[in-house]
Amino acid sequence: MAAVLPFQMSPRRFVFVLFVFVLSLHYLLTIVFKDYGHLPSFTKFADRLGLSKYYSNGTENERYNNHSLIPSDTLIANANFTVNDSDRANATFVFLCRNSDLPGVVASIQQMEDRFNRKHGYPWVLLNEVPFTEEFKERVRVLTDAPIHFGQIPAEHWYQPDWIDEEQATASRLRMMAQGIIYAGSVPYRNMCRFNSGFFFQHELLRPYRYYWRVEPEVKFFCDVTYDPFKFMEANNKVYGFTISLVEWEATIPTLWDTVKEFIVNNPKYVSPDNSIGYISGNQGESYNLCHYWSNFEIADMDFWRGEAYQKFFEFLESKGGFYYERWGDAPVHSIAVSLFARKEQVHFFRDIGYRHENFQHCPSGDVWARGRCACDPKDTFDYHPNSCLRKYEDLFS
Ligand SMILES: Nc1nc2c(ncn2[C@@H]2O[C@H](COP(=O)(O)OP(=O)(O)OP(=O)(O)O)[C@@H](O)[C@H]2O)c(=O)[nH]1
Ligand SMILES: [Mg+2]
Repeated sequence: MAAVLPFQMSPRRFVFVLFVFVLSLHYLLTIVFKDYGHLPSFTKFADRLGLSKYYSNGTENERYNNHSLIPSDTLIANANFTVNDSDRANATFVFLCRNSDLPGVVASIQQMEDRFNRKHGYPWVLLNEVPFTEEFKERVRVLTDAPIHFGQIPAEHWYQPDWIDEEQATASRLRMMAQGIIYAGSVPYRNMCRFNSGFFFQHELLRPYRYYWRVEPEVKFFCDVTYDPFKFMEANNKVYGFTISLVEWEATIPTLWDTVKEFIVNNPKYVSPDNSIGYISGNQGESYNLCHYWSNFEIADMDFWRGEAYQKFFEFLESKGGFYYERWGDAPVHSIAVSLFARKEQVHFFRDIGYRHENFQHCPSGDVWARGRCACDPKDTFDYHPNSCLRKYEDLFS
């Protein structure tokens, strides 16, 4: 007996009507729900049917491979991601890490994806001074549909330069160890601080991008990020964004401020007329108050680091050898530069992003906390802790 079809259609007509119905439903859902069009499973299904060209501008992989600035040997994962380029700023996540950081890397990326990037598809750039292992790449790739680039850092951007006097550097490390300073004896830690201060934005995988969001292992993103911070930076001409601000351990930077002053005396033209000197000094630059933005979280504009003022500034700091003779951190270096060379309105406190890097956290409060479904106690926030410098930042605008 022939099967009874709905509306007594012929099988061929039924298949045709079903196909038209599914296609129309898909179009309708794409228009009504923005996220629907980002679902990878449907993307793959449509790709298989050859329908992708009707609803997307090509896959992410095609667009990135067409990007003349992306090196051809870059590993690009997850070719099926489909968010229009026009939906995003020219931005990426930056994650410097070691193979041994894997569990913490996975935890941080998972949270960032769940709380923000699942809806946006910003790429990830992971950097390491040695190649990432296959296991590392495999474990990270499954966490996102966005493109992921795994890059190796050129040796000259990472290792202690030959012209550093090793005897002097060793003596200084031993002195700092005797003072009980954290990472006092570590050369890799110094490599990391110097790389983050002067080189990461020059890496070939980062050259195509303007804005970045720095992520570290084992950090926490407590809240849904309900808007696009990169777009916010772009629309408001911001240069640097932070969530936590605190005082530095002076013994790590004994001569940094004198070096900064020497640079400024010789290069006054780089200082912005509307700078935020009040954030880093209580006496118009005579001395440094040790305040800095905590750089394990940064949303910032790499064109600022690539610009003439910062380039000359970093060159001068580098020439003094303080990354190795002392233990200059990228946080005070970045913060001092931003405070001097940018306009104060270009520095932004991301009050609405809940974030923790041991041992401190910023937890939003009020409506933002509720709307962001924040998994932190709004009373537990570093904002006005005695070692926080947030008040000094806020005073810039009062
Ligand atoms: N590839 C590589 N990455 C490193 C190295 N040292 C540190 N990093 C990364 O650089 C970032 C900062 O290093 P951390 O060790 O977290 O430094 P920190 O935040 O000052 O100190 P913690 O309180 O220990 O987190 C992290 O993303 C690390 O994974 C290294 O030798 N090689
Ligand atoms: Mg850290």
